[in-house]
Amino acid sequence: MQRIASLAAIAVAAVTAGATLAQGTAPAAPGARPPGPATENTRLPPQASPRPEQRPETLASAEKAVAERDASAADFRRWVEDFRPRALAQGIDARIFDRAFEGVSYDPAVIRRDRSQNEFTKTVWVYLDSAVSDARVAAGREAHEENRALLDEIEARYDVDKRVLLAIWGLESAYGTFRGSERVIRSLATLAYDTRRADFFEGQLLDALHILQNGHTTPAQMRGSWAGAMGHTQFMPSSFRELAVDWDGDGKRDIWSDDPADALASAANYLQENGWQHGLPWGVEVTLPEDFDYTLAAREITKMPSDWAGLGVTATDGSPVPDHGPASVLLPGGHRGAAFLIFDNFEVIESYNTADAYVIGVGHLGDRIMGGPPVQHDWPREDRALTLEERLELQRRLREAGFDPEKIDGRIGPLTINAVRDYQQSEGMVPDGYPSLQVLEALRS
Ligand SMILES: [Ca+2]
Repeated sequence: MQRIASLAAIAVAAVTAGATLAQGTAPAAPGARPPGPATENTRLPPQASPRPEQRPETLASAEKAVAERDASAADFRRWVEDFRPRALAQGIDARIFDRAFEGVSYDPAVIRRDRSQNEFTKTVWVYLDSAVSDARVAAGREAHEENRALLDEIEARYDVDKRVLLAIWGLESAYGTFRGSERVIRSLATLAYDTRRADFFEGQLLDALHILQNGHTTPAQMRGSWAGAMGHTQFMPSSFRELAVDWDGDGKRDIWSDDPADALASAANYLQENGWQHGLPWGVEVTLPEDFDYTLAAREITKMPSDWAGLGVTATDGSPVPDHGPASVLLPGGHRGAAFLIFDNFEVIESYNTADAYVIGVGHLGDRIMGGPPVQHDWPREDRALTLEERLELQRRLREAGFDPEKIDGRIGPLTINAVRDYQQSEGMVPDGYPSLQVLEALRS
């Protein structure tokens, strides 16, 4: 497969951060993860990826924890010995277990990445600069040409649009050019040994052992991200066991090999099972009227596009958006950024990863690969994303001001957005729910 040179660079960072699980989201997804980084200089080959570039050095306490853990490699070996009978009781053959764990040691880098993943977030526009860079769009068109017959057959079989398959493939592994090089058993065992989400990762580890026992791949070939996401479309082991398919009929569901057929069909099966509606969009960029009531831009408020058009919400060319189904208005960069009407398929992509930026990245990349235009409206590029410390402070100050976001965890979820919105309304600010630096500064004053 001929690739443009810069694609390897896209890919390098693509898997490094891996399929981190957004805390508090359903863990059965192929791998939910926070949005990633980008460089803004479009003249350079994109170094950026759809995955977060981590900055572990910013978390001194995490480093200390890692050092402590690192010192206790013997503990890890004891953990493996304790885990072995649990795995055997779950039906894992002793020889399979021993082969899988041959040479497996604790991996402090995995814990470092896990600890720091929440530290650094990107604004949606910085993320999209990378996720939907010209290079990734061009490579997607090339991947489409090279795999057209396969993609058409998979689309017909599963009723899932090939553009979304291409886009997931492009974001998860840069169209298969970087599928992850970590030994999955090692990564998952390290995460299961670590105590933060031990049960979840022990379950994933057991699923990975079952996959080996069923002969789909070998321990040496079972590679993935540091968090255990595997192959072209970065499936977690539980998703694999549930939804991966053997497209080419060789008896193995092989999502790790160079041939992407099983992986792409597996992603199609995954989306179909999660309710993908063929031929319908994930979202459409819209223009809002000057007097738009921003309290309507909430996920739980849905209207048919024709009803939105009655309120002045139109496609960017001024025409009404066709009635593709109930839609809500999404403002991923606040009222000064682009606005979208999002449909049921948006939620289906969320089953892969719940981060808004990821879902928009997948949807928009698929549209661009098929010839669609770039995002038309500007973003507030002078703004930066809040740091973890600032997000925690924002939540604390919202609570103190009487707008309780319920959890002080640094995660911007619906409760925080609603608290921001209520605060903005009380202060006479535009109530877009966007946690900007301006909101934080207003809370400080
Ligand atoms: Ca196969």
